[in-house]
Amino acid sequence: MAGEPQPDCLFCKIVSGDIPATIIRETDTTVAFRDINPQAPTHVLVIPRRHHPDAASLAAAEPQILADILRETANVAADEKITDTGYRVVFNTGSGAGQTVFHAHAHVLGGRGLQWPPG
Ligand code: DGP
Repeated sequence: MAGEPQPDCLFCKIVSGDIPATIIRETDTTVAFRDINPQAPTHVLVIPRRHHPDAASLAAAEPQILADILRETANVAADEKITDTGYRVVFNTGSGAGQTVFHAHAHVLGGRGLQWPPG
């Protein structure tokens, strides 16, 4: 059922604590942790506790939680002191866009110059 933990989902296991992660912020609805393969000095993932496969399905099913994620990306940026220099929030959606983990997540990237357009 939409929103319920999925037994084979890596990020559901991080939410439950079955797989360790460097968690830097938590709310009732979200968890923020450092990416295992950082692409910038700050690279944090903000995820919903509830399982939805991508940002689009989360937006359709539980838009308030997507708003919670966006608020948390700003809180991560403030904690990491990357607000003044600028940062990027990315939701890779679909394998063609580089999504590899099918539990919705926002990447927060900063701490270096970021090129546009992205690759
Ligand atoms: P994406 O490619 O947009 O689906 O991003 C998935 C990200 O998840 C990718 O940047 C690497 C990260 N990742 C994958 N496995 C783990 C893990 O076990 N722990 C942590 N902290 N990050 C992971």
